[in-house]
Amino acid sequence: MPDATHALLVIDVQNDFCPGGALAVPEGDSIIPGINALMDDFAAVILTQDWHPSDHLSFASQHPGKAPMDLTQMPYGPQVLWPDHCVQGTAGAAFHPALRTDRADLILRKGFRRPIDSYSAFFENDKTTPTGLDGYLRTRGITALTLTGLATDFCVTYSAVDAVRLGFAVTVRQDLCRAIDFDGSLAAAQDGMAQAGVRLA
Ligand code: VGL
Ligand code: ZN
Repeated sequence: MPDATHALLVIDVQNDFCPGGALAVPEGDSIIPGINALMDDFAAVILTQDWHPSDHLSFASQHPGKAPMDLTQMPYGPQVLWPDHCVQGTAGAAFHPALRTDRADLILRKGFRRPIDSYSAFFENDKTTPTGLDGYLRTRGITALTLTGLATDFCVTYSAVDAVRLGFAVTVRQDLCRAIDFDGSLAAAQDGMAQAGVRLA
């Protein structure tokens, strides 16, 4: 009998983050069979979907003279500029066709506000605008989370650290995550998660 207080959170397993996509994470698709199998062990499964308007300000294309992977200053702090990705309604924003979506109780979209990026499934990058996921989980009585998905060093880490701060018991299945690993970002993310109290499995 799966534990009703423990949810599986699957972060951003979308075509644009898989090989051939606009912001491909190396081996991003290799984790999908393992995530699909893990769904059977959980009473609650939540998928997140990066979901940007075509003129989103996290896109380098919106900043003349900037290139993908450059840094910029946003009102809320430094922001990496990405290639255009996960544009609402495009094939790139769709879940990878191999991902089981039938088991999802909730599909949470994030990053839909043009001026604010949203790595975390809980708060946008200003660290104050909530996505509503905290309330959803609490009202269902969920207190523990296992995280999988893409990318380890951005959306998975930000979600995991916010979840710990919100009081959830958090495990990240690193074997079911893959990283962009740009400029030391994976090592920094692993340190940050360990310090925050995320269990790295
Ligand atoms: C992500 C960069 C930009 C992610 C999303 O899912 O990790 N990374 N948007
Ligand atoms: Zn994004």
